[in-house]
Amino acid sequence: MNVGKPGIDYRLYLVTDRDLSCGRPLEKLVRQSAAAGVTAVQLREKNATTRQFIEQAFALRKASAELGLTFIINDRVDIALACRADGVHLGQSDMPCALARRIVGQDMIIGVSVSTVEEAVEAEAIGADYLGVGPLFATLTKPDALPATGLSVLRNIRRAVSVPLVGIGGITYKNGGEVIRAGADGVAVVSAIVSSADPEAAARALRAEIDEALRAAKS
Ligand code: TZP
Ligand code: MG
Repeated sequence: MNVGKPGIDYRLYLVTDRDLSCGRPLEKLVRQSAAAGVTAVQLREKNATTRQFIEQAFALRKASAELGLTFIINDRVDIALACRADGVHLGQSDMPCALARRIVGQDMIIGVSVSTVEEAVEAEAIGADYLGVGPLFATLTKPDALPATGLSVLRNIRRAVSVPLVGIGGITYKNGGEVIRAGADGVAVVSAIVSSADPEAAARALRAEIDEALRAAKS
């Protein structure tokens, strides 16, 4: 049974977007969010040059290590390897997980985006360490996102696989608890933190909702 890698804390997973960050440096956003309870960060660069991506990756790799955050690179297996990230996150149109595994070896985390039970079962079977499930709710952040799946897909995926699940898409402090109650191990957010006037307060509010839902689930 594939249960992912032990000891990775996916509770509040920040996905960066420099275009939505109101000109604020990503490293500052990451430091503020970490102080407020973010546990993992994914560097997602859709419009950067490779050189810009690499520079940001090395800077955030260093900051994440200092802050004790799990550090994941979106899309680019080569950049994840180059900066010694903890992991790489792959979508359904990116390098297939099985091929990425051959390149990165067994120790690096591989996360895969899924939006159906079939995709989830397949990704787990070929060695994904965690799954990003979504978009759960409507989002303006990813223009090519599929229609929102709602929480029922997350519930069904929870029953079908054993690896950790991270919900994504349209999540805020208002619905983060519901995502955990539907079976997610964590929530991934972009705009709820990076576009907030007060990223630290936004992360803190989200983390409080997540922790409350996790506590209730355990009791
Ligand atoms: N993958 C599925 S939805 C999404 C990604 C990267 C964007 C989520 O952004 P937001 O702002 O948290 O809705
Ligand atoms: Mg991708």
